[in-house]
Amino acid sequence: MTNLKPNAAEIKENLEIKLSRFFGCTSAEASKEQLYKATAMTVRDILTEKRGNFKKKVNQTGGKRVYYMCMEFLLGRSLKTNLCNLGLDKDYEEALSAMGYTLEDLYTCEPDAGLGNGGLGRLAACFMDSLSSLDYPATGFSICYEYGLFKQKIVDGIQVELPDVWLPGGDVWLVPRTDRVFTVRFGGRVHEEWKPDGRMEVIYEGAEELEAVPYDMMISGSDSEGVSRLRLWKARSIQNFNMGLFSQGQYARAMEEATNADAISKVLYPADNHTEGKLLRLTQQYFLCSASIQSIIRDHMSVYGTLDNLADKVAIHLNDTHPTLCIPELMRILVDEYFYSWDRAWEMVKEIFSYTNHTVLPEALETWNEDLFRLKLPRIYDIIKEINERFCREAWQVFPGNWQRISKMCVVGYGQIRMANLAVIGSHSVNGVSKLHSTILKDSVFKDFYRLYPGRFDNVTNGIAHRRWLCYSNPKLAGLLDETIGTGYRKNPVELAEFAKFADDPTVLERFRAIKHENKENFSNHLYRRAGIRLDTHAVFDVQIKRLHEYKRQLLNALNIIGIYLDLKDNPDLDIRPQTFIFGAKAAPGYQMAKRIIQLLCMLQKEINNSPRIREKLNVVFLENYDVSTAEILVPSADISEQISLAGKEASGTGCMKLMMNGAITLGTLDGANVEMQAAAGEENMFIFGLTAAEVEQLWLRGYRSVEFYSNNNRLGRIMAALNIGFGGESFADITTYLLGGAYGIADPYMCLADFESYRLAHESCIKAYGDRARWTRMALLNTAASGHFAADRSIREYADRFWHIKPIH
Ligand code: 26Q
Repeated sequence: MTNLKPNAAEIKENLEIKLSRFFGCTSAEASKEQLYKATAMTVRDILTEKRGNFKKKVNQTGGKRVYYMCMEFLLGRSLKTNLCNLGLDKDYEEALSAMGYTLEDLYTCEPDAGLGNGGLGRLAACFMDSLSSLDYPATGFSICYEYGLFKQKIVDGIQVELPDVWLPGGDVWLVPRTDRVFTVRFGGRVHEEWKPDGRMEVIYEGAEELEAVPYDMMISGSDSEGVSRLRLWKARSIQNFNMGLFSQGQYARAMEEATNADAISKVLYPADNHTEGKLLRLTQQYFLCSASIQSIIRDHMSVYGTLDNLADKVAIHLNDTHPTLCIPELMRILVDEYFYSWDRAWEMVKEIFSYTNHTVLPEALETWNEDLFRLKLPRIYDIIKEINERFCREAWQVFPGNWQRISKMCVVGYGQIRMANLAVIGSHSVNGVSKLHSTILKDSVFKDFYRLYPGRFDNVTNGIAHRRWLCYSNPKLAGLLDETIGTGYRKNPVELAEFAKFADDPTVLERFRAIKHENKENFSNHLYRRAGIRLDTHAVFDVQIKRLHEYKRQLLNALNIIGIYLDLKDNPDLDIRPQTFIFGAKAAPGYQMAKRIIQLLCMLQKEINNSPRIREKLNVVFLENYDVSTAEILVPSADISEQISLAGKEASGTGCMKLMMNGAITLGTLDGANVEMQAAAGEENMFIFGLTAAEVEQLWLRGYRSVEFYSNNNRLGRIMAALNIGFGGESFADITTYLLGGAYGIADPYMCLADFESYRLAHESCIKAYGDRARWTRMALLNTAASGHFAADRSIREYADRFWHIKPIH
């Protein structure tokens, strides 16, 4: 039995035991890294014990469980969250200080678990935190990638990708469960054989078999009994080794099978909002789905001994279409292995699955080549064909004769397998991640499906783990909140609204302002240590942190910066407020335009840095390797939050919520969650500009001619000329061509120039407002107060009540 609430003396003793057992040393001899590992191991023991207790309770009460399927979990570091959530941070601090260390020292030893690209993966991680904090019985499933999202190096302004080796140091949280291994099958041929007892048997010939080995990570809730489990699968070949070949001296061939398996859990695909129809990605997806569904079935059978009540006890959530093969995989197991009739199995499947869509960009909608699919997954292919045929018959009843419409909705068509259609057809609920996005899904992407299944479509606006992103990463602001509104908001984030009562209290405002300044100092010190860059903390911190994508329009921000730069070049004495533009962004390795935009930002940074007089007023900083841990330091220090995507393109955004909660003011378009943030905080507390989603649609239909916006605008003319000449010795004439349209006049589909003037003006008013410190601080405080709605606790309750039908286990 592990003590769940050890005191400092007991913690010290536990640490000495771990150090001696695993490193053969005492705390006096241990390195910081060894002490970090020993600390993490003791916390892992507590988590495992707590999880055991929780699981027992779930089994006794027979509560329904949710399984969250996702190809990505962007966890970041775990030690701090776990200690804080377990309420053990003070005792550990005391124990460690006796050894000459602080917790902060140890936190930085932990590598980020970067098993995700961006928003979707971080959302999954935030949801795990809320699930356990609210005592819902939950398991997340994903892949234990050996390398997470690449590490970004900037060399002469160009992004270079390096492998992200996270496991040495990150592995302390993983508990291998070699007793829970499953087999996953690929390729070969299948045929059906009818047995004398009337059952059908599926015979596989020549299939490749791999093993899926689970590594479990425990995620504790805060002030709760719940502990969620994140089960990450590693692939390994069954015959690690072909002894026959080896004996004949063919060593290399003997190893071949092992390498194939290794590739599956080797590396995360680094594309965000973009699909690549690569065979390895399909293999990864099915590997995740098959292993997880088998694991769910095994768990269920061990408690209930039958699958008849599966739909009453199990909810499975598909986080985007990436794990959609869970649907045919569950059909396969129910029909082929447990001999349920097709109809019965299909009813169960629809009750069990729910699906969230995270994007409307057409290039991100997943499709697979039918031939490739059939070769790799022959049985799953047959099942999908059957689902498709039955669906077409059903749709025919509703839209008789309307083949055009049905062919758009079906799963298999034009040689492609369409994952989004499969996810909609096989789930009882489909949701978008902000009100605007969910409306767009009903009106356009899934318009026909919405006519067929109107009750299936819903919205759950995203939310963030407010304990991580406010309480733990901004302890000073959390302290002020504790003093003013009490600590209730930690458990119940809507109580943040109480903070609005202090919007006119000069003492609270002054403390709020001082905290922001201290956080800016803190970030600036961090940047100095990391990159040798010193920032003026009295300058406005204007922050755009997110993946680099054309639709997110980092380029629009850059154009405005160039404008300011040209003004200052003309007149270095210009009286403007010092502004520091901070960017953090990774580009998908094959995404050339995104990489060019990074280069533009870096070259601007370089050129401005070389002009001492301009540098005092205008600064550009491109952060190398922006990740979760960097965000935790930067977000509390931001003054302005740039959320400037073309309206209708950003499904929700979650960075916007983190920044809002920490008192940054949004400068944004009416896109994604910005719309709801504005409704919550009040129009007067945000800076909104640009075309609305409806206006974008109209302009698109009419034909976007960027030249119209350019020829009427002198400033833009100068900016384009400057781009042509270039910065830091590099011309960006290709970007001018992109913005204005090349030989065929096809210009930037994200319409930067259409929104430029309104962006520039909004930015100007924003900077002006910053000059009025009392007004600004009041606005910032009201943003924090209005941010409670954007906590993941609220999102998770909505999912639990509306889609999963699960209850907390207290
Ligand atoms: C698909 C197939 C093959 C390879 C890669 C992919 C792939 C991987 C990641 C496709 C998309 C993603 C990630 C998408 C994503 O992060 N979307 C974001 O989700 C957030 C959470 O809901 C939203 O807030 C953002 O608006 C949305 O862009």
